[in-house]
Amino acid sequence: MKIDAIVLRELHMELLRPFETSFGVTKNRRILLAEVHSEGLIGWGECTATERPYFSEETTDTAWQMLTQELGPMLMADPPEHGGDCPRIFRRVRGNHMAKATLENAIWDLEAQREGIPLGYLLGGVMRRIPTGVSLGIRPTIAELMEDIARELAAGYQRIKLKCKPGWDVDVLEKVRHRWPDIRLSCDANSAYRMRDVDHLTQLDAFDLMMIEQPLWHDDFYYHSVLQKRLQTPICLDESIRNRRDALAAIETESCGVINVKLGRVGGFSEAIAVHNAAQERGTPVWCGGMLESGIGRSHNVALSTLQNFSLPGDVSASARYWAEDIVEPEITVTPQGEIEVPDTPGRGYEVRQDLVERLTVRKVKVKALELVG
Ligand code: OSB
Ligand code: MG
Repeated sequence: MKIDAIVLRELHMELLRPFETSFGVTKNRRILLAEVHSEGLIGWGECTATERPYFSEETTDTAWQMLTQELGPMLMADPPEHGGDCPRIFRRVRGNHMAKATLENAIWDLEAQREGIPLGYLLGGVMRRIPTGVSLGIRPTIAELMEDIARELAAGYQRIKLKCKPGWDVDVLEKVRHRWPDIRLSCDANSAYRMRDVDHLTQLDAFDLMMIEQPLWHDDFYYHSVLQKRLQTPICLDESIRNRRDALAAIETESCGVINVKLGRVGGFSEAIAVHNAAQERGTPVWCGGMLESGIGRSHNVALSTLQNFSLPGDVSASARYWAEDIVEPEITVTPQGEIEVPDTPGRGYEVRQDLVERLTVRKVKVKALELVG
């Protein structure tokens, strides 16, 4: 496809509520968007990197650097026909998955628009509605968390995931399970535990959790496999899974029973589909994770979640949980049954509110086609 221009922008968007995990609190998002212009169409990508390098090595700033200095120019020099061509084009750049996904996902978006089909169909998706859950941050008190849970259950969400860490785990889960004996419940530690905590973690088996997400190191399989032997609760890996090979290694070593697929973390739609397929072939369920995205990244998550093996509720929830005003129209909404109805219009299915995007933009550049050396 002909690429007329690549525009990168950074937006500042304030979350309705601070979101606290074991690695810190996020209140203001610095969201990096890519627009790829091609023959009158615009494909949009969102970078899921966090502001600080606490979830993974990448940040908004490292991704900006990679996109302007390396990946953007590479794409201009070697325009892809399909989103699936991007991994080959970006191959020389190591890592930097979230930066790569920003452009790759924009190309898939363009391709779906060009073909006049919903993005989910292009990816091989089959589901017309997707089950959704919520991820609830650590709160100053258990009482406040209980209010959050009651509100989300009333809204229809099918699964409650609680962020946890040492000091915000057994007591909290015990009280929540006591008040709601039957809900689908899980927890996410974002690597807050170590092997000395194994005995402590076995207490979580009492709460009938669907899974415990990423209890140990962000880059580990081996110790998760040791821990899994001690736990009845399935481990779900998030941070550790960067590609299909990681998914295979995790499944074969029995380091997890469930995989959280995040588009940015694995480098874009191509690898996300590969992880999904590898897990499906081995009977391991997956679900779609979230990174506090705006409506653009969220719409990509909706499309990805239409693949068959996204059988568990994901962290793909309504725009209104995060933002006073989202940058897409219509906003993403959830039915009283806790599902998102997947749009059947071409492309993402949610229009970008360009006026609002412009107002929230704090910096903007057009990628220059550099002469690549070597
Ligand atoms: O580990 O899933 C995670 C948010 C930021 C970084 C990491 C994670 C999360 C979430 C929020 O859990 C998911 C969402 O609602 O977007
Ligand atoms: Mg997680």
